[in-house]
Amino acid sequence: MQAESGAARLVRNAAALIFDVDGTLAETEELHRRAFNHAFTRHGLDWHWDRAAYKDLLRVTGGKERIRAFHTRQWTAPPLSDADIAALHGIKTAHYAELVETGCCPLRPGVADLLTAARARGQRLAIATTTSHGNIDALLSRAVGAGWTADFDAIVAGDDVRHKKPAPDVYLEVLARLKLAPSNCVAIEDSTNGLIAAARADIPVLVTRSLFFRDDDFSAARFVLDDLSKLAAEPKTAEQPHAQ
Ligand code: XBP
Ligand code: MG
Repeated sequence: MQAESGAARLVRNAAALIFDVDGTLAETEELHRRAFNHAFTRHGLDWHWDRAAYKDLLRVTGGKERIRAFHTRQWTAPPLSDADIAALHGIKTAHYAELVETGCCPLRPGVADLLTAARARGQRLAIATTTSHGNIDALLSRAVGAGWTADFDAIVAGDDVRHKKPAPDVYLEVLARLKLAPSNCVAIEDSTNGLIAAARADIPVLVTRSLFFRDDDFSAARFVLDDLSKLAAEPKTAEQPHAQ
């Protein structure tokens, strides 16, 4: 219980909350995995990533990079150019959007309430993710609503920066856009790569354990919770809304 009250205080006192997407806002990685397998079949490749293989491949951030990492490990795979991988990834991304649009991937417990409570407190919201803008929009248009972007002051995706997580680039870009010091923010993450990326930007990190990273080492995080549902409850004594 102590960890939750400390985490709730850290979140309530931040000027901005910076959210990771996959695994943090929603449990999307199972849909990504299915979309990758769909793309492999469509491309005539006899590849199939089961959950165990995907869990290992998730150490590589970025879908295109993940495909290349897997290809490099195959002794008998056909040559795949960067253009081939980009085409594969395009098929995957289109299928991922179809899956998300069915509504089968809601926000994780506590996320919607936390977003609402943060806005009510006058806190700023941002996104720092490895995935693409298209994937963020597909997920949040369905899970939050068509006007979801209005809630976020900064949205930085993997292709907006030179280096993906665990490099700090997406977090540094969010800080620059918000014009805030890292100590005034909290990063909310689910993976070791995400934790490292935010920590390298000197941002305090709250981890919410997700399906594929449940047993990762998060000792560098300020707090680790199973999910965010305990954070949304307002304290008994109302706190001052954040000055802009
Ligand atoms: C998680 C990732 C992404 C997704 C797949 O991003 O590493 O690569 O697994 O999406 P996050 P793409 O930082 O939100 O946890 O295929 O678009 O890369
Ligand atoms: Mg994540």
